[in-house]
Amino acid sequence: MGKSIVRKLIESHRVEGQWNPGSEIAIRIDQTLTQDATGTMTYLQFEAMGLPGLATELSVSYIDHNMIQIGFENADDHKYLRSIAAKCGIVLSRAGNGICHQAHLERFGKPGKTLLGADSHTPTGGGIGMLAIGAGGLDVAMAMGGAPFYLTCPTVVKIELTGRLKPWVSAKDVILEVLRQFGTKGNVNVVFEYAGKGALTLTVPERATIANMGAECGVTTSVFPSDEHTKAFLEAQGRGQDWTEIAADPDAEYDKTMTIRLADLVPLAATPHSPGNIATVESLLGIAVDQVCIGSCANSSYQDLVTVAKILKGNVAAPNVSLIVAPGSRQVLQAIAREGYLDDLIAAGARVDECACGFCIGNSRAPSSKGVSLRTSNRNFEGRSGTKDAQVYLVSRETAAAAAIAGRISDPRTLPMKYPHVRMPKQFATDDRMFIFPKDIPDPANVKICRGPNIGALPTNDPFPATVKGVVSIKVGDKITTDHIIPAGARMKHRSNIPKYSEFVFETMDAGFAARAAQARDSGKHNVIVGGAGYGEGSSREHAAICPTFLGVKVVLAKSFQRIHTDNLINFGILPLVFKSEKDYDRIAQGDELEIPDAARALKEGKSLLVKNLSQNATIEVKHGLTDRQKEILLAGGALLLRKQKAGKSAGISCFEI
Ligand code: MIC
Ligand code: SF4
Repeated sequence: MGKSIVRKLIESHRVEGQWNPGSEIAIRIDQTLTQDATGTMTYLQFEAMGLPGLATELSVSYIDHNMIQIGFENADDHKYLRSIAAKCGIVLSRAGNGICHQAHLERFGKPGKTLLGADSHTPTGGGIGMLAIGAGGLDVAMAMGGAPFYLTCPTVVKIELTGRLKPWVSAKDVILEVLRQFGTKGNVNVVFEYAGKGALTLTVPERATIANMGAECGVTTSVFPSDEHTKAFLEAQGRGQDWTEIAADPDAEYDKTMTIRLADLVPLAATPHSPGNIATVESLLGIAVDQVCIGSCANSSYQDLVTVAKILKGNVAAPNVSLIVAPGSRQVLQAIAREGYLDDLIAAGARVDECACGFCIGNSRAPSSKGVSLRTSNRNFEGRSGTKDAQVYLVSRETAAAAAIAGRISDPRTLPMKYPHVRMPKQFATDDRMFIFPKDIPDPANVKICRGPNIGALPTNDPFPATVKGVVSIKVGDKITTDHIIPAGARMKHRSNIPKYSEFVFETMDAGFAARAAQARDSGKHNVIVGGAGYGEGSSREHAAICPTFLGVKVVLAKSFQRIHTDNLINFGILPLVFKSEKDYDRIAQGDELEIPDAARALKEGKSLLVKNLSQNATIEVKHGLTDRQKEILLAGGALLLRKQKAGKSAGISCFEI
């Protein structure tokens, strides 16, 4: 039997384990990326590991998330990132250069390479045939030092695209259809591999939109073949030499195949408050819209913004609509400026934002109370926009533009114009001067690391306790996202200061949690979080593990977990446990006293674990899927502590003689 692209990419990078879906496998990482909101912690950990230096082919640090700069915090972070990059041979993408995924696709992505990124939308690189995976910052730091990345060998779902999209239906509608079929949970350790003649009709930015939002399904990544379109895209970026063909064998084997007939698709929307709540735009017609936001790493390419500019040309946003446009990169912004499309957008009343995440992460452009916001971004979790009761719909660029004109949700297919097919440029004007490359740093050894007051110390932890004895400090329901666990938006500026950021754990759900947990911790109790299905959906932010660790959380007991968050919990010494029977979820209440006797020994010896609910006099059977490698990390109290134990070095001492 032949091989899928996924299998070929994994096997060509395999350093441990075998191709055996469900078992652990380790791969070599060629490239890494970080962004500022995850980057500071990544590089603090990289320093703390005492590694001899950078071992990847390329590591890029992007500044794109924390850009608001109300107060000194964001700028402190940027300065730290610039200095550590200069010292360690990391490429720095300066603030203003663009969103990491868009800029990386344009300037650095290479078919056939592995990319590990401290951001859950790293799979965007799958649009050009990379094996691009999102992870916590600690895993990225390890990969930068040359450690392999461990993942569960995935099952591969082939998504065969046939036919061609009809006018006014675009890549966003394809991935919304995938979300309609697969949902946001239950896809852990799956990779989507796109194939078929329909895939050949899609440009690289369109493929990137689809690969980007596979993250919302919870898959490990998504991948497209690297073909003539990929070649043309890389040539247009002046990087034709980076192209290689990547294709599945004609008789490749897949665990599952499904077909999407592109011509059957219609404009779709993800309705509040989940990317998995899919409805047709037709079923939502007439809903009044307060805000339209176009941009984010899902839909901010040249092709996206030119399509929007052509639709809006000659119109002005309806009086009730605040129209926001955030280009994905400086390259995109310059191109639309040069070609006059920016003028069309401004004339249409667009409030043009800088090339950054901006509205998508809720640190600007919060909608009005109960406001309806149509966005081309990828997540509409409750409160993520910065307004708790806002109603956020995720839509295509065409549906967003149509709503901006009409002031209500309307079907773009009814617009009185011909669909503006946008051709990809043969050549983009490339300008890499907003990157700082290692070659630009004359004397890295003498670079002084800048640590302003916002750059805190790394927190420490204790080894995992022999017996867990504590209290259920919070019980939450299904589909708890990392945005619920630790909010971004206005709180994101505290990312580099764990004690401060920890004050906001579960803030949007239960503002008293952090104080309650800290009190339990200080009185010698372990905190336990009880969750429902799909716990830890969404972002890769390891703060959703680090901050609970800081508050003394030792166990999260849930119906099921998402992949990146599971890895992050283990990396920071928190045990992710799963109910053997989901019914037992009802046998635990917030405030219950729990005990897991002899937990450390049972884990070490591979014996089953029992949770005793002392308050309800019940015993609950639980399971975990930890490998021996993960158990070792967990028992040590986390990956940094394990490293310290093994190397006999103290965490916090850097190899860089800072
Ligand atoms: C997101 O879209 O939620 C983020 C902000 O990009 C996160 C990373 C972070 O929290 O810093 C992600 O997707 O991983
Ligand atoms: Fe930035 Fe939004 Fe993309 Fe996350 S999803 S990287 S916040 S644009």
